[in-house]
Formats: sequence, C-alpha cells, structure tokens
Amino acid sequence: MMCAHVDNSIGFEFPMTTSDEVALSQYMRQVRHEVDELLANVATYGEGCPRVLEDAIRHILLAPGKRLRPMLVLMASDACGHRSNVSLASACAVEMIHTYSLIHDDLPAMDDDELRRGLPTVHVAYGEANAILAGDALLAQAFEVIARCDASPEKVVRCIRELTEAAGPCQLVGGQVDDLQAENSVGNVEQLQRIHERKTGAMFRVALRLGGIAAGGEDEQITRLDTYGRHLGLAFQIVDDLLDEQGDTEQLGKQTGKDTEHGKLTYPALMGVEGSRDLAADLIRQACQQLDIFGETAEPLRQLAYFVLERNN
Ligand code: GRG
Repeated sequence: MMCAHVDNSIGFEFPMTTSDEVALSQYMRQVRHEVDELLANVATYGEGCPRVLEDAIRHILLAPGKRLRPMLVLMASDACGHRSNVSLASACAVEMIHTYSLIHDDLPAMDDDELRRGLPTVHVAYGEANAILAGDALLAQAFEVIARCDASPEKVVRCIRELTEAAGPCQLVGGQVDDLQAENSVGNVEQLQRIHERKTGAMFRVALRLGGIAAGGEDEQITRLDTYGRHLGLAFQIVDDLLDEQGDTEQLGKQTGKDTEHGKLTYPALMGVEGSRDLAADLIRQACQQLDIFGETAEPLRQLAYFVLERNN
C-alpha cells in the first residue's frame, strides 16, 4: 500500500496511506452532504421568521465549515454499529450550537472578528443585533431538532440533557467566560487546559456521546468515545493555536494572529511550538488507544484524529 507523508503548514508528519485518505475524504464528503442537506432544510423558515434573520442564519450555517462535530456524531454511531434518525438530528444540533457560539464569539464584545468560514462575520454582514439574535435562534432550534425525533422519549431526553450540559454555564459558556477573563494575564498550562476542555472540548465530547447514545451504544463504548473526544478536543485546540500563529488567513477563512493581538493564553506561548506539536501528537495517540474496543467500525474516527492533527484550515 502506498504511504503518503502529509506535511502541512505547521509541520506535523504522520503516515497516512493514500487509500486511507481517499476513503476518509469520500466518507467525509458523504457525511457533509447529508448534514448540509438537513441544515439547509431546518434553516428554511415559514411565516414569522423575518427575512433578515433567515438570511443571517443561512449566511453562516451553510458556509463551508469543516463540519467536524457532526462528523464525530455520525462516526461515533457508526463505530457502535448503528446510525439512527437521532444520529442525524444530533449531528445537525451540535453544528447549530457550534455555529451559534462562533457568531457570538466573533462579536465586537468578544473576539471582534471580521472573517469567518471565508465570509464576513454575521455582525459585519447583518449588524450586531441581528448577529446576537441569529445565534439565539440557532441555540433554541438545535434542541427542537432533537425533540422532534421519532425515537423513544428516554433517548430524546437524554440527548437533550447531555447537549444542554455541554453548551451550558459549566462547559462551553463557562470556558468562554474564563477565556475572556484570562486575556492579558499570566497563566499556566493547567489553566489553559481547563479553559479549553470546556470551551472547545465539551462540544467534541458531547458530539461523540450523542453519536453513541443515538446508536444505542453500551456504557463502556460511550465512555471510550467520551475519552477519545476529550483528547481529540485538546489536540484540536493546540493545532488551532499553532495555526493562529503560523497558518494562512486565506486557507483558514479567518484572521490569523488574533491570539497575540488579544493577549490570549496559548499553547505555543506557554510550551513553545515544538512542545505544543509533541503534546498534540501525544494526545492523538491517546485518543486512538480508546478506540481499541471497537475494531474496524472505528476506522473513520482513527483517521479523523490524524486529519485533525494535520489540518491546515
Ligand atoms: C460564545 C458561548 C460562546 C462560545 C465561543 C467556539 C468558541 C466558543 C470560540 C471560537 C473561537 C475559537 C478559535 C475557539 C477554539 C477552537 C474552535 C472552536 C474553532 C472553530 O471551530 P472549527 O475550526 O470551525 O471546527 P468551522 O468553521 O470549521 O466549523
């Protein structure tokens, strides 16, 4: 089998066979297609929704994001051997919550960004009030998408509870508050990890957990998926910090150098570029170890882990 060494802009090298790459990219395209179709559908509103709100939502929701979190939901269901209607609904719901968090994070009161997914941010294109409201609408609608699933009430309630927890004050929102408060402060790696486990990691973990729950996975499988998500989320964040420092604005579809501009605590600032790369690679190895119990069905999750490490956008 041919082996291609992927060498990206931040310098990771991992062996990935060309046939692995083809299979992963086909699988990712297929998942993206399914998720995009459902997102376009759920973001088509009837009477009552002002045109400007619908436009603002569709502007960012249907823009070319990587769709990593919905992929994780579907790959987790596949790893457990069964994709259900709750899997697809959960995939859309996590992407809607992630998108709301991006809209709000880009606001002048937070990161004040002008470019996202290669497009003007929502507040730049539609005004600040509409951006706040588009985020609010996506957050609410995410839960509606799951609540409308034709599945057992127990499963639906469990998914909604897990998602509210992950998006709530002790996870996503709490992590964001601490991240903003840590700007221009002297911190350490433990503090940084605690911020990112909530700000970035919680949504990765819940995506995997929902995929497992939707598939009717066993507790041990869901725990393994959760731990895989914890390691993957941190590695993703480290790569994000490296890309902010060394990546390319056009390729990323968002401005680079923002972390330094905002005096953010980052992994490269605390551990150096080499130390950060080593830690990210180590986390990916640990993530993949969690998948041992699944065998072949978890192959896409293994490959996605290396994709996260090697990504350049
Ligand atoms: C506003 C409650 C609230 C939370 C904001 C998402 C977030 C939390 C902040 C975004 C800023 C940032 C750089 C976070 C770290 C990593 C991250 C979540 C990057 C964006 O995710 P990608 O790269 O984006 O998966 P796409 O556009 O591909 O979906």
